[in-house]
Amino acid sequence: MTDNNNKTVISRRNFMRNAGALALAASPILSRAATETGEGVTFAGGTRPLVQFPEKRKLILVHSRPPHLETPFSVYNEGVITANDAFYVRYHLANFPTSIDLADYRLTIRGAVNKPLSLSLKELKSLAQHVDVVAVNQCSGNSRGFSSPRVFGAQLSNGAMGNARWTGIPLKALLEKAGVQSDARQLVFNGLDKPVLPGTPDFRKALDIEHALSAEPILAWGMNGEDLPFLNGYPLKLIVPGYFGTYWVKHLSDIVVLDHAFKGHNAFYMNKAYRVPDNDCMCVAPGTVAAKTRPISTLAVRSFITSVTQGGHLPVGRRVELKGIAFDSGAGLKAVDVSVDGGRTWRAATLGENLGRFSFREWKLATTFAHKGNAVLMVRASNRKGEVQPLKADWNPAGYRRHAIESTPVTII
Ligand SMILES: Nc1nc2c(c(=O)[nH]1)N[C@H]1C(S)=C(S)[C@@H](COP(=O)(O)O)O[C@H]1N2
Ligand SMILES: [Mo]
Repeated sequence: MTDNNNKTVISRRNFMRNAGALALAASPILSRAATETGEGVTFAGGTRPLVQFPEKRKLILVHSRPPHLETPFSVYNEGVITANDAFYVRYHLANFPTSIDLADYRLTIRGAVNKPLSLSLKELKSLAQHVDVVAVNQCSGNSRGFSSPRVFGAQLSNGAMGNARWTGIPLKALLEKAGVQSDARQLVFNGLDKPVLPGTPDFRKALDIEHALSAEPILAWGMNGEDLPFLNGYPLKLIVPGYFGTYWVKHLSDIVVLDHAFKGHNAFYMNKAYRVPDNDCMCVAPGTVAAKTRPISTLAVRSFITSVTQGGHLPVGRRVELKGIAFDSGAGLKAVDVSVDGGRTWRAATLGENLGRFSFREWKLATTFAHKGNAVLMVRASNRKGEVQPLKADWNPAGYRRHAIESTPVTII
């Protein structure tokens, strides 16, 4: 649990002064000084620099205004929980907050409710029993940079995902307090970031009332036992376990209950962006567009090798333990299979501790390479819903939801 004491409040006020550091990080001066990283060399996006933002270790720069930072892939080999200072950052709007004073901060809920509320963080914390969930936050465009043919949008490698223990209260508890009216259909979530120009739509996301009233979505202030890092949505973030990160609204400040489906100019991120082809594979023939789309929703089953990188060297004739992570939307992982011969034969990996159905899960497999030379390692996860990673990536125009089997070429020496 993370109670806000004065120390925290003061340090958050200072974030404004530290915003100088933020601006600096965004300036070309720092960009020039930025270290080159090998991360992503093998994909179309090319090399990207590492940059330093407040409360973060050096992360991979995608854009600086607003901050868009990827987690270096080696972090995922440190454990299944992604450290707060290594967690990726994504914003859409240039006018994002650089300082939030808890004395002024309120979460409001209004619209089709019996009792509109305006709550301080302290009041929100006292509304209900605190709950914890370990869940993966993955950007819809994670790994988009590997799409072939290439697609528009930030050329992301695999670092736009992370797994943390989130602490808060169920969204449902707030809805019960406010008394949702019987004609409620959708809830709209808005954070403190704003567009710079009036013509630019705001970043707002909607959930259906049934989903909002389920036990899963959480209003979270805690991340891995600490307050949320500022850039990950301090002081409050909507957690939607099993759903892509786009629904996890940061700096959450306003919830509106609608008696109709969310529409209009500010519904852009529901009705125009973050949509997938409306078919089973959520895919189309490369280069074409879908006749019909729907909002992106749940995570696809995915797995990665983390202990070995592309082009890595492994010893011949000695036991090597391969290690990685796997996850799905919460249906539950069934198996993680590993191939060390480019997909000809597969062996079941051993799964590590289960931190809950929405979490990364560690897998391990020991193997001994008999011959020197090139080898291709592959990992494939399946879940209890019968979903399995495809060998060949499905294509869609935005490069969303990539989840093909990963291949890692290595040399045995
Ligand atoms: N307020 C706000 N919340 C937001 C966004 C945003 O632009 N503004 N981007 C969303 C998207 S698309 C992603 S992938 C996640 C990223 O969460 P993170 O920055 O905490 O890693 O935040 C989501 N929440
Ligand atoms: Mo995203």
